[in-house]
Amino acid sequence: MLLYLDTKRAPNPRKVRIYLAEKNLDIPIKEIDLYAGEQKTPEFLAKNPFAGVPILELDDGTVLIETLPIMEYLEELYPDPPLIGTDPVSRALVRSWERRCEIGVYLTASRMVLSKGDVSDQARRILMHRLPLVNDGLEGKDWLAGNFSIADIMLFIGLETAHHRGTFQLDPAWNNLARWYDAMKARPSASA
Ligand SMILES: N[C@@H](CCC(=O)N[C@@H](CS)C(=O)NCC(=O)O)C(=O)O
Repeated sequence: MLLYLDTKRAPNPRKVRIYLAEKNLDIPIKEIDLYAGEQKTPEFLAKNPFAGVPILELDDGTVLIETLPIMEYLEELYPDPPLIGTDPVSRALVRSWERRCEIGVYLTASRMVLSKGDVSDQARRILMHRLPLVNDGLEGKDWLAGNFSIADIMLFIGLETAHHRGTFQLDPAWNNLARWYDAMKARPSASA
């Protein structure tokens, strides 16, 4: 098994690095220098025509593309500690928060920091509408789905992305989110 990540800390490979650190998994890694365009070489495009990382190459040559299924595959091989729930309900709750944080927070935050003008402003407004809902979801809970999970990793990447250009601040009224963010930053995996 060979995991292709980036050389820096781009959001999607970073998710996998945090996941590996949380699971204490030591999987061989090949770093792809995105700034040097190594994701566009014929060798890499033959593995992933979508030219992105992470990808996971299995020993039989199968290539898994997309962060979420890569983590789900690893979770099936290495279930402990569980980061995607332990039964049908807890798994569904983790996946539900993970989707909402990827689509509602991370992708919106990416649009806010990568776009300009109206597109960026609209993304900021959507984010300012979504984050209080996430704050409410954290009421009385340490982590989004109860126990620490990939949903928390996803939200963390979403907030890091929102802060990327230094033009975004969490509203101090979102006290659950602030507490959660501090706890997340304090986990050793956050510096993976
Ligand atoms: N939907 C994919 C997105 C993968 C992706 O966009 N990766 C970025 C790094 S965060 C990348 O490799 N970009 C290559 C490029 O910028 O050319 C996933 O979830 O894995």
